Formats: sequence, structure tokens, C-alpha cells
Amino acid sequence: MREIVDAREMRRMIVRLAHQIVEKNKGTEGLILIGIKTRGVPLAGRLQEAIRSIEGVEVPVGALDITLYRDDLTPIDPSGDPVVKGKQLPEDLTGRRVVLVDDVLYTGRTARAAMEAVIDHGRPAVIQLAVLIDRGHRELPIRADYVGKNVPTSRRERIAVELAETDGRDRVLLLGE
Ligand code: 3GP
Ligand code: 5GP
Ligand code: MG
Repeated sequence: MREIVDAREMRRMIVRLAHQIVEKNKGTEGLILIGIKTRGVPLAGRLQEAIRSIEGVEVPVGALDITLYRDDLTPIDPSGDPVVKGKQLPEDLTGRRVVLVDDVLYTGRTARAAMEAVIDHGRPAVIQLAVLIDRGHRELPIRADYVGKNVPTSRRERIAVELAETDGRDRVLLLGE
């Protein structure tokens, strides 16, 4: 077990991601942050807060609950594709600039399911992806627009993202083989 991001670093990463989101979208017009299930949701809230202090604008936040059939810490069963179990999204996302937010990007299958759920709500102007950690091993042609930290991992390793809201403290751990 190795700490790869501490609380100060995480705060800096979130501020940087917020700046990058505002810069790439040339402001906050039409922006909506959509957190993916557990830890993407508090992360989206933190990005919202950071954008508020940069731009003085409160960007709306939504949420998607997407879970694998095998939703545990064992290696992912490749036969299990993620399913959308719940969503808190505006009826119509047509023309909006959607930023999906997840804690870890791995195979990309969750991001794909998230995009599909978003597209069910109209035709956004753009869909982007922000993740705290990219651990590699993509199985689909998906990449993140905003990455807090790239962490090369083996398939057997796991990343534990701890957030104050869900875990009482902010840090990221690499859990070994
Ligand atoms: P999250 O919902 O905040 O992303 O899936 C439940 C939790 O298990 C996830 O929290 C995530 O932190 C953790 N987790 C660690 N490795 C994996 C993995 O390979 N797949 C999934 N689905 N979750 C993982
Ligand atoms: P995907 O493989 O679809 O990119 O990721 C599946 C889901 O599991 C995503 O929500 C992703 O955040 C989470 N996930 C995948 N690998 C890890 C990991 O090592 N650690 C954590 N915390 N979450 C992971
Ligand atoms: Mg996640």
C-alpha cells in the first residue's frame, strides 16, 4: 500500500482541473458537471466549488449511478458491462457542455455507459470526461479530457480514492498485488 496523492496534492489537482475545464470551454456557459456514482459525485461538487471561486458562477451538477454487474474489488470480470441504475439529470441536455466526472478511469466501459445515458437526454454540444486518476488498461477508444494524475498500474493493482465526504480524509492509495 502506497500513498500516491495526499490531501494537499488532491486539492491542487482539483483546482487545476477546474481551471482546465473553464479554459477549454471558454467559460462556464452551458456547462454541467455530472458525477458518476459514489466518488465522482463529491468530486463533481468540489469542481463546482473550485469553479465558483475562479469564475464566481455556480455550474449545475448532476449524478449518474453506474455499476458493474460484478461490483466488488476483485479483478473485473470482462463479461460484466456497467449498467446505469439511476440518474439525476435535466430532462434536456441539448446544446449543453457536459463534463462527466469519475474518480478512476480504467477500461472506459463506465464512461461509455455514462455517455449513452447522457445522449438519452438530448444532443449535448459536447461531452467531456474528467477523472482524478487514469490507471490505464482501456478496452474502448475512450480518453479523458482532464486527468488529475496518470498512474500506470498492473491489472491486479487497485487504486483507492479516499475523499473526506465518503471516507473521512483525502488521499489516493495504490493497493499492491
Ligand atoms: P466509486 O463508486 O467511488 O468509484 O465500485 C465500488 C467502489 O469500489 C468504487 O468506488 C471504487 O472505489 C472501488 N473499486 C476499486 N477497484 C474497482 C474496480 O476495478 N471496479 C469497480 N467497479 N470498483 C472498483
Ligand atoms: P472502468 O473500467 O469502467 O473505466 O471503471 C469502472 C468503475 O470502477 C469506474 O467508476 C471507476 O472509477 C472504478 N474503478 C476502476 N478501477 C478502479 C480502481 O482501481 N480504483 C477505484 N477506486 N475505482 C476504480
Ligand atoms: Mg468511480
